[in-house]
Amino acid sequence: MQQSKREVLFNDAHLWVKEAGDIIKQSFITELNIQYKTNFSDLVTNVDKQVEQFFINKIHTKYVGHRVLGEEGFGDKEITTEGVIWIIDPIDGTTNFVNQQRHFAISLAIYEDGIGQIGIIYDVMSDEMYHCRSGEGAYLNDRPLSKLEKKPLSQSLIGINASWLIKNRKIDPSVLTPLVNEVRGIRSYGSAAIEIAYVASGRLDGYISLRLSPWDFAAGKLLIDEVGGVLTKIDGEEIELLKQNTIFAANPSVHEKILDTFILPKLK
Ligand code: 2AM
Ligand code: CA
Repeated sequence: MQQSKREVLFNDAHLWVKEAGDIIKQSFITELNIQYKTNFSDLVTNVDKQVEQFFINKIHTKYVGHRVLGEEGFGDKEITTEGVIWIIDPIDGTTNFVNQQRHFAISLAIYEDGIGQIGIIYDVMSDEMYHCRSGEGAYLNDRPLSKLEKKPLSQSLIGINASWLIKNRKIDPSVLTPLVNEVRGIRSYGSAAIEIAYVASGRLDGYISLRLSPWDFAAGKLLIDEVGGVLTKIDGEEIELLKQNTIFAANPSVHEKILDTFILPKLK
């Protein structure tokens, strides 16, 4: 993508994410309408839907031909990696949004022909904007993020989504039990986008979560790439951008160690 075209796209994306953050903050004064999606812990609110529609209107008005893949399904159908696609989660961590009014994020990524161009994760209540233009480094607000350096497991904090404890087809949940003894601590924040951004900024050294969707990891993947981190499927294979993936994002030395010691020997 041309540098000048990408710059315009970035400025718009950055501005619209900020505006969407204001819409979410303003929503606190009105009553939320909460609905269940697949189960009682899978929530969506009128605000998730309103914010997704806000992005889609902005994008389709200014960028005819760009397509949008959004969690709430108001975007384009039949998405392929061809052309420019915006992958958006209007609120990542909806349960935190509903129960805590904090610890949720807007996640926005722009890919062209399957190649990442722009990644933004905005922790709205902390006013922390993680962003990158691929190949130009990653930033937290105006501060450049450092490249991730080697770290022993004994000094590492690992984020694990609690859904990991549920038995699944490929990996027994007990696989990670020994890891708990080897690391400094385990955390669970409830927003995949924030947790991946935390890996990119060194606040976490790894993050593991079952079956995430493109809007949960598309922006995070670009941030992680910029700081020399690794984001793969749980078995170390490349993620598939438009599919659900079990995600393992980490500092490179931590990724290698956990994969080789705890995961690969136990894969069914
Ligand atoms: P969401 O809030 O946008 O749905 C919760 O630990 C994290 O997992 C959140 O980032 C949440 O994103 C994500 N997640 C993905 N699929 C989910 C599901 N089916 N139910 C609840 N959370 C889900
Ligand atoms: Ca969401």
